[in-house]
Amino acid sequence: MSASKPAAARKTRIVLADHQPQIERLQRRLFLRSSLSIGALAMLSGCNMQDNDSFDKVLWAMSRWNDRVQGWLFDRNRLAPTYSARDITDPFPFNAFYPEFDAPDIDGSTYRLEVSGLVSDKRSWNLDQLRALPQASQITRHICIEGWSAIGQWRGVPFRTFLERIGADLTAQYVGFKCADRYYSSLDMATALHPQTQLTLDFGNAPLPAKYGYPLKLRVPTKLGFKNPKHIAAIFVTNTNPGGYWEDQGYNWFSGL
Ligand SMILES: Nc1nc2c(c(=O)[nH]1)N[C@H]1C(S)=C(S)[C@@H](COP(=O)(O)O)O[C@H]1N2
Ligand SMILES: [Mo]
Repeated sequence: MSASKPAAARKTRIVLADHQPQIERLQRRLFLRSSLSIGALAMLSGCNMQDNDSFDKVLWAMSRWNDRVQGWLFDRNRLAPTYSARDITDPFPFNAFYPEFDAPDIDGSTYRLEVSGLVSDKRSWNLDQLRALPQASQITRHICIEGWSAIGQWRGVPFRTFLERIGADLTAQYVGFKCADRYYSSLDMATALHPQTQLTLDFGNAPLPAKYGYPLKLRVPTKLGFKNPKHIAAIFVTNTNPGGYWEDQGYNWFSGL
């Protein structure tokens, strides 16, 4: 190693060398478990991998990348990075398992959100009722496993508030989502209760457009994009892992921090 290298770079290389066996093992595991790059993981953690300290955080995050242990290592107070209005990506990318013109066309006036499973109040919800609940706004980064990310602004009901309103059993293990386009996904309860997990009604300052999930999506900035279901039709609380559209094709189920 050249002595003329800046101190920080030297330090990073030393760290890399120190952790080489770990990195190889973790890389292999990420690769085998399909589809998670160190880059995507670094972005979720808000780390630029430029210095010793943040590199350590990524290594730590990677070491938690295992469905068996990451659930109980999840830090329920750790926040995803937030941004300012000038950072918002415009145009924001669209993604789904079909092209944009096939996004479901849902009539908001007849829409009802169905609720079932381990909850005490199984009444369905219309959009006015959802808008009457407390709302919060966030500017966060959406990270797609396919290798792109974008910053957007979303507004809606903190999901914890909604779960409390329906009398959900907050000791249950999972919350499942069924979507109008037959997409489906699920979350661990700790992530469902995370302060930034949001039952989203608005994108920017207007109702979600069809392509971004009208009339209702879940925004989960601590997870990869595919764990953010759009066009939600039904929510259920359960102790049986409901899996998901991509999860059942081999994507890591936890996919988050
Ligand atoms: N209902 C539904 N939700 C979905 C998907 C989908 O195909 N259908 N795709 C997921 C994936 S892989 C991504 S990256 C994001 C894309 O959200 P966006 O169109 O708002 O960027 O939606 C997620 N939620
Ligand atoms: Mo995605």
